[in-house]
Amino acid sequence: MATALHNLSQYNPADIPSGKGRTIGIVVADWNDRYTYAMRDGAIRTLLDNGVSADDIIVRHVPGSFELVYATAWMIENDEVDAVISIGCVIRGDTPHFDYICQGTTQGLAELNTKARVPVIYGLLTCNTEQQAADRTGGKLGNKGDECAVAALRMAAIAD
Ligand code: DLZ
Repeated sequence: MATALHNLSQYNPADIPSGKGRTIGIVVADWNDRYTYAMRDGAIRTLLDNGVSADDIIVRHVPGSFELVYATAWMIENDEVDAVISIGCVIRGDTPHFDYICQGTTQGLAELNTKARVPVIYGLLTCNTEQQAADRTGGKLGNKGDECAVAALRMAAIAD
């Protein structure tokens, strides 16, 4: 559903599998931390609201979005997680760097998702402006972190 019509934080709790007993990994890029930390905090709050224990949420930080792929793969390999949420925020600048980071990170996470033991949740915001990022990290369109947490719990339950 297009975000113009959809608040990222709205979900029906009855539709979400319980997170009790689940371990969820979160990898967070520090670049654009004003937005990525808001997504991280939203994801954590939503996981807790849906039964995940605080002890079962593992958070790891990386420098920028391009490092999400490696850290997500590392976490799947080394942490006993049921799903990993990969959170980053890329904002368009004056050079084509934006396109390379978006493409590389998205392709890397997509490839991981086809091969990895557990699902990878795509929490990469790709924005043309700071306002677009603010709108999606607790602003008028809700919080992408909430959406990612719901997706993680639904995907973790796929194998049940
Ligand atoms: C270098 C860079 C630039 C220009 N912009 C962003 C951005 O908007 N969002 C983001 O998460 N990271 C950015 N980075 C950093 C790269 O993701 C990466 O950390 C560095 O290129 C080092 O590999």
